[in-house]
Formats: sequence, structure tokens, C-alpha cells
Amino acid sequence: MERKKLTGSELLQELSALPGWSLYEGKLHKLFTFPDFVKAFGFMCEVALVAQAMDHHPDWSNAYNRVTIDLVTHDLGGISTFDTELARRIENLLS
Ligand code: H2B
Repeated sequence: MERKKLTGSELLQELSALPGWSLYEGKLHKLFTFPDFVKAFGFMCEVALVAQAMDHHPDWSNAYNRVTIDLVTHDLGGISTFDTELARRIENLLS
């Protein structure tokens, strides 16, 4: 798949198909909440495998049952097709 930085209008279009995701400080952002720490950490393990398979890695943090994910393509200096694809794959893990 092509790895390219998205234009503003491409980004808005992608965002409309990614419920709960928003733009925050130049990154694609979402907060996930789980029943407990084990569920949150299990989710992070699944995301880690997807990220490694794509060689595209989230900026993220965890506090007990909450996982905050921020996606940006550091080397392209913005949000790319890989960020929106990773966001879609993360959503698919939960559906
Ligand atoms: N992940 C993210 N989110 N942005 C990057 O620019 C990036 C990455 N670069 N994972 C990758 C790894 C790069 O370091 C390797 C060499 O492809």
C-alpha cells in the first residue's frame, strides 16, 4: 500500500469513517476505555502485533483501563495513509 501524507480534505474524509477518532496536536487521536487493566493491556498487545506487521507504530499511553492512541507518520511529518490504515485495523480488532 502507498505510504503518503494526506491532504487536509483527504484527512477529513478519512476521519468521517473513523468513529471516535479526532485530530489532536497534529495526530490522529482516540481514547479507548476497557473494563479493567487486563482488557486494556490485552488490546495493546493485539495492537502491537498489527503495528509491527505494518512497521508503523503508535504513540500511546496506558493508565489502568484507559489506552490513549496518537497516530502520526514521523518521517513524513504528518498524518499518512498508514495512520488511517492502522486506525482502521485497530477498530477491526474491537468489532
Ligand atoms: N511509525 C510511525 N508512526 N511513524 C514513522 O515514521 C515510523 C514508524 N517509521 N515506524 C518507521 C517505523 C521507520 O522507522 C522504519 C525504518 O520504517
